[in-house]
Amino acid sequence: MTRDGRVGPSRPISGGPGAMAEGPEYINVAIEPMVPDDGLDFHLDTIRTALLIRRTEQRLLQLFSEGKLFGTVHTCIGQEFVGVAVAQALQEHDCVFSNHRGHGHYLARFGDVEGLIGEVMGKACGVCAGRGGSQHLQRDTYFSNGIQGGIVPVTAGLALANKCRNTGAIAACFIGDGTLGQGALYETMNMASKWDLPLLIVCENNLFAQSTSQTQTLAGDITARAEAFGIETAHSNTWQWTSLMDEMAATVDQVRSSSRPMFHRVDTFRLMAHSKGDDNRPRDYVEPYESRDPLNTMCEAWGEDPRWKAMSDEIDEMVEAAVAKAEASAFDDLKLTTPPPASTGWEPLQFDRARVVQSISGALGEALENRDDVFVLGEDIESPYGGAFKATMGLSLDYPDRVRNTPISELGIAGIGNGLALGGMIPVVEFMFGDFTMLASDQWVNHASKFRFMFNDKVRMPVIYRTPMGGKRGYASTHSQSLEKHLLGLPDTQVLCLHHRYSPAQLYSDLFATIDLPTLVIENKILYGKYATSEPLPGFSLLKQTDERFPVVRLKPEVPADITMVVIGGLSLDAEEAVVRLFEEEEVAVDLFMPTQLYPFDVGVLSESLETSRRLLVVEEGQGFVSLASEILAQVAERHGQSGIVCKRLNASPVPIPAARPLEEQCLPGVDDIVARTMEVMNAPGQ
Ligand SMILES: Cc1ncc(C[n+]2csc(CCOP(=O)(O)OP(=O)(O)O)c2C)c(N)n1
Repeated sequence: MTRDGRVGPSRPISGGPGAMAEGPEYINVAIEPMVPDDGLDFHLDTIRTALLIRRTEQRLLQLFSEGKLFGTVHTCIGQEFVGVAVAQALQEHDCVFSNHRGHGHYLARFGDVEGLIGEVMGKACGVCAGRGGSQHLQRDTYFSNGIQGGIVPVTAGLALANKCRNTGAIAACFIGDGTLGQGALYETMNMASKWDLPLLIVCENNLFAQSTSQTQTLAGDITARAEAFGIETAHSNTWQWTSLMDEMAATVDQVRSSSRPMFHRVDTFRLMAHSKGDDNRPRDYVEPYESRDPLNTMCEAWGEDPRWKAMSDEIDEMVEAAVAKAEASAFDDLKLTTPPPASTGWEPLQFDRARVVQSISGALGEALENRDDVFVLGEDIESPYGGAFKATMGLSLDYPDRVRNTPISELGIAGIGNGLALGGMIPVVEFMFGDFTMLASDQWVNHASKFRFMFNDKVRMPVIYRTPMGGKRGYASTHSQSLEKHLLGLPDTQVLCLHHRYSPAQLYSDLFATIDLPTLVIENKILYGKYATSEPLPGFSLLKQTDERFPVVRLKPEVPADITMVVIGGLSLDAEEAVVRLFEEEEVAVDLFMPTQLYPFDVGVLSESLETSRRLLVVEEGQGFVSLASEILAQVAERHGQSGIVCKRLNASPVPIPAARPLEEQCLPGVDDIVARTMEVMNAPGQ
């Protein structure tokens, strides 16, 4: 509380006239803020929650200025009634996805001051033990993330999971008006409307995104955006907060009863800086909002009322107790565990020969048959088309409710997949071409891979992304790339790949049986029409790594190896042909390794072979700069040091992949290139 007893910003807003290039028109300053006629008692719970949010955030700002917070805080001072209205309208099992400005949303739902303050202070007593921090809170079916826009499709995925499981729960997310610039929002509104998802989007329209005024960035009308997708809208404001409570309750009821999305715009104003002290809005621009702030106005009206004082004192005590607890609490430990070393045992490999594409669709069909939590989505995957490469052929006929064509919305469908996973399903998201994963990468990098850890192990993310990479079909620069290197190396993810010497059905059935990490499966366009087979290759044994869920497969020569080769993905076909040629024409015995798991990858699996061969070639279709090949060579260098192993890699030429066949052949590694590069390694002097 400020010295004059008013509840308001605890320190002046910085900046001055002229600091903001272009300010929006005042909105709603003519609206008289509510001091309800029916008095304090009638609205005590609501006011108390709003005041709790304000006092907590004021204390957080104070802690920040005392240097007790690491990072930043985004306060919702001035906007408190939005979170309160949503929390009061929702039922306990409903899901909430909040954003960077989420303290109020969290407190309104749980009243958990200790969990929040502890978390913002980074302490073990925080709701995510300090792993998440201010923007990444999680408890029960409440989540938050600091990526503007990406949370919207994830919330739609939660809504879809609720719908699939008939829970009767809805899912709500919060966005600011600045986030109206994000494509993920529009992809999601489109799907949510088409699919009748019980999704509530609450847009807190506070006129600014960080330092930027809405007048600079927003074209058209806010609610018309949702209406264009056939989504019903509502419009409230925080100055008339009792109406907001009623209107939000009506919105939530409608989402639930209609199982349709709604978009609820709430006009409001952020009284404090965007984060920390970064406010460039002139003081005299903010002041009218401050003096009309509902909590300030009520404090003026009721500040001397003993009931107000008692409530205020009780809140202060609660906040102080939470701060004291957090200050006394320790920081948690990272609890890093060392992964077990790669298995170095080998056993014979045998499986039924099958066309790769049929093996995949068979495995997906089996998963859909055996478990009702599997949900397959992607562009053009329904039959009779059955996917651009036919890997989902027939599935939609047998499981029409759980195999779904989507619009061309890679980011949106990846997010919906993530939400389905958070909601307890096992989603399988197909990206038609690997090139398009780049549009979805935000969901892989900033959502799927982060949730388990930053929510302190309280959630699992069993989401499967599948996609074909690779060229050699004449699809040119944007439909032929092998981009997996951009998606490798994120902790808490795994990246698998198919090749012709391992059964796709086995890989997928093991994946469905064990998945608890976001998993990307790299398929390959050339491979789809070929056979995966364990039929013997004369002069070699076909082996698989023992005790690994997704093993490395090895074609081991019966004679001592001259060179160790690692090949990634669908190039296994070319590599095996090269191995035969090298054996027959050059008398070079290659020990060929074909991983089914690209990340994590431990080169310990190669050690025994390298001890004999002292030579290594890594063959990969993608670009070589900072690639899996370079990772393998780096690990070999670290492990084997100056031991004189001759190492080389073979990757695509450093140009975009051309369309014409002869040009593409020059660009991408093929059998001749593998043979030639192998001979280079063979002829290079060892140390
Ligand atoms: C994808 C993304 N881009 C940019 C940011 C940096 N950022 C954090 S909050 C913010 C402003 C958001 O404005 P708005 O959506 O209006 O919400 P408000 O802060 O007003 O609550 C920005 C640009 C981010 N977190 N995520």
